[in-house]
Amino acid sequence: MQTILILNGPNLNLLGTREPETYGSATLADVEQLCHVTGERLGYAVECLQSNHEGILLDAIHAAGVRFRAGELIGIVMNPGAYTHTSIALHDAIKGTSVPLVEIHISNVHAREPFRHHSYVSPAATGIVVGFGVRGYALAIEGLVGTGRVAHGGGAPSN
Ligand code: CA2
Repeated sequence: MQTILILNGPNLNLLGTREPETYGSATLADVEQLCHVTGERLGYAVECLQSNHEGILLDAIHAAGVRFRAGELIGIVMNPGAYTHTSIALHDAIKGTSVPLVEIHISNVHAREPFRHHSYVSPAATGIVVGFGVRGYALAIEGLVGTGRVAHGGGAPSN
């Protein structure tokens, strides 16, 4: 069974503990459970990692790239948290590995402060899901599966 990797960036371990008006009441464990259920419904294994450290997220993307090229992993669903707005390194890692990655944000970042309007990740992403709450993780998994990209000469998505 092929795998989908779910990556959550800084502070997302705090989900469900505060700011429910912005991020809802679901915890990170709830989000990861939703991802497991969604992935398995679609026939994929799901692995989840949350880190507050940029280098750990970069290493995870690099390792995912190796697994993508081996045909073991179809891609990544990532909420890069605040690194979205700061990290050229994340952009370079996604581009450099060519691993399909769907960027997801729980809140509608475009309806928030101007510093959240720019993403370094979006230009490197296969697709983006923004503003649908934690349900966005399920939508992002559906989107990733729908792209149908494969590592060896698969070419453009068929849909
Ligand atoms: O809307 C999103 O998913 C964000 O990626 C969340 C990030 C934020 O920096 C981005 O601009 C948008 C923040 C994640 C922190 O989550 C918390 C959850 C509960 C309490 C405190 C922080």
